[in-house]
Amino acid sequence: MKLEKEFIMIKPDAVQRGLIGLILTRIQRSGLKLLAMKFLQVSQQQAEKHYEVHKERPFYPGLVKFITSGPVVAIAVEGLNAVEVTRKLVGATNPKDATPGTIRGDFALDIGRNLIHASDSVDNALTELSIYFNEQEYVSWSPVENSWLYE
Ligand code: IDP
Ligand code: MG
Repeated sequence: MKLEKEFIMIKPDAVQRGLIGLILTRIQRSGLKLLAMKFLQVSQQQAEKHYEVHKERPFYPGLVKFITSGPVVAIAVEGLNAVEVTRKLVGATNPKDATPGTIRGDFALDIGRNLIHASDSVDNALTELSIYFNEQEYVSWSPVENSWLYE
């Protein structure tokens, strides 16, 4: 079975708007398994590494300023096709294009305040996870629901 790890961040706008619980509920009820989670303020160094691919884009300075502007929740999950499943739960980058039923489609309006980050590939997930978590922070456990989630 193709279990993947995925990195998710509940961004500062979602924290300030009291949407942590709601977003976690959507992630959890999908069946994705929680591996690690923490509440933190992103450092300048972490932000620059996380958004390195966007360094030359005009929105980059604003993006780094925003992601370091207040606390976030960093989350590691695992599951079947976790990257694709999570990206679908999150919705399109610009909330105006995000389908209703997705997190961005239901709760956001502006591309620069789109509530949540999710890595876009298996490789990028591993790279981004390493920015925010060390090996000791991963919890090894077996959810009792596994036999009902997977054939
Ligand atoms: P993603 O978050 O859906 O993967 P990316 O293209 O990787 O989208 O962009 C990273 C983040 O940068 C977006 O979530 C969004 O907050 C911000 N961003 C992307 N494009 C723009 C833009 O044109 N203006 C302002 N912010 C943008
Ligand atoms: Mg991205």
